[in-house]
Amino acid sequence: MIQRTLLIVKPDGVSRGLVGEVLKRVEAKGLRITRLRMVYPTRECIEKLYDIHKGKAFYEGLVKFMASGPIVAAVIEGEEAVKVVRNLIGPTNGREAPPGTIRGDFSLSIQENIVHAADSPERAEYEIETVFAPECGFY
Ligand code: 3AN
Repeated sequence: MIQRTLLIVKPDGVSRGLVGEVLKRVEAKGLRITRLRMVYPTRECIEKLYDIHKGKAFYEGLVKFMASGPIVAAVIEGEEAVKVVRNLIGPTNGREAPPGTIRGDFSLSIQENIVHAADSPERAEYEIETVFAPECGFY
């Protein structure tokens, strides 16, 4: 089934110069990038993006980190895109993510793990609406 999902290169991925590397892997897999936006997000935009994590111990640190610099948001389309992109990025903890995954190859951290990807088609639509809204931020 053709799906669309949201992939974000987080501030650490942008500052480390990994935008091209991440997008290259998505395209090499055969998925299509159908929308792209670099944005320096407001705190409000990130709070909306991560509404499901509100109240968790890592929430405040996560929001501060995600609003600390520009991010690159991409809408990705293809067969089972949600699962395929999740597999490309790997598990949350960069130390445990297998080599060959984006996090496994580039991150040693749980929080600063280069990328975010939606975990369901419903979340993808919500997250796309959130980060592509003009009021999400500048640039
Ligand atoms: P994933 O991004 O793999 O779906 P989630 O949705 O559980 O992971 O968490 C969202 C983000 O919150 C993660 N990408 C990571 O940046 C941060 N995060 C998750 N768990 C922790 C944790 N235990 N400590 C610090 N940050 C965390």
